[in-house]
Amino acid sequence: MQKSTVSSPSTQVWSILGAGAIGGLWACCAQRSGCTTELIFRDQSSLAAYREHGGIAFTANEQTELLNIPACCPQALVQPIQQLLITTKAQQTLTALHAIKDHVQPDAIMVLLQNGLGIAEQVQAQFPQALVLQASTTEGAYRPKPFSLVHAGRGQTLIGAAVLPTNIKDPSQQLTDIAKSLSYAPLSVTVSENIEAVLWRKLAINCAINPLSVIHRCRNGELLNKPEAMTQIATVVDEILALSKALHLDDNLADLHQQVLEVARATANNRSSMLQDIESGRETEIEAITGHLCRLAAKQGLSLPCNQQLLDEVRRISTQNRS
Ligand code: KPL
Repeated sequence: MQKSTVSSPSTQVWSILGAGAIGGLWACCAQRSGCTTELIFRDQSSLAAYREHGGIAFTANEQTELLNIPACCPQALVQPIQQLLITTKAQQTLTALHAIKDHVQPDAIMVLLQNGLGIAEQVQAQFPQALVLQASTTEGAYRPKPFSLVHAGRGQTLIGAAVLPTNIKDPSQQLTDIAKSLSYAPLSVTVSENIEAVLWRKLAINCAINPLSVIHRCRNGELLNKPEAMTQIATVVDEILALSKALHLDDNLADLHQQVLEVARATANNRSSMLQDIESGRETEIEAITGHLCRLAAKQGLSLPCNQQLLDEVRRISTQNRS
């Protein structure tokens, strides 16, 4: 296979698809570090609203500054895209990518930084020559209002390739360079040798907390005080452990129940991203989270009754909410 000579990631501009909390966080930290990124808004009207606002009001360490980050929308794109950080909601990824597909270089580097699983494979199928990587972050950021962003809590970001590509020179050096090029201070991105396990564990945590926060309409920490929710968390985790075993993804998962409770405690004051979506009348990520889990289980001939029930319930609440 031909070896590609992708130029050093650190010298290239990252385009950021998805101007939500995480995309905005990366763009703001880059801007404050003197690096250029380009935020890609959904359409001309959201780009115009951003320009009208004069940028993103970014708050970190209780200090706010207005950052005028270079921005565009699919209709206004001119430059080819060689490096793309994808921070859209999982279910919006393919539509958002379709809108910019003519600008994405065939051998582009694409990093998916979003909740849920099952999207990277679809992106890779549509961009077969691209280097598609996945990342997971525990950085905390939220948008109190449009074009305002608060960096609420420091976390860790891991990046990796589910399968190390064979068509590029020195893939592990390439990964290290990409991680470095996305480490805009204070963000720090580290290469994970086993990103699949990282993403699987994150999926499990999201399956246990997000739907229940919607069903019980509460902050993450409040789940810990509800006996019914605590029983549901234990059952969700047991079902995920059974599926993990069937998929040989159960290494180091013995502490999963404990970790779910710790995350709920550590993020006690948060409204989960799924609850925020429901409260804002947006589509949720349930299909890429619990939906993905239940589809994987069905392929294994396993049923996950508690997860299936949460999936049905969130679908119902979401439909009711958006109608
Ligand atoms: O990732 C999260 C989310 O809300 O999507 C958790 C970890 C549950 C924190 O709120």
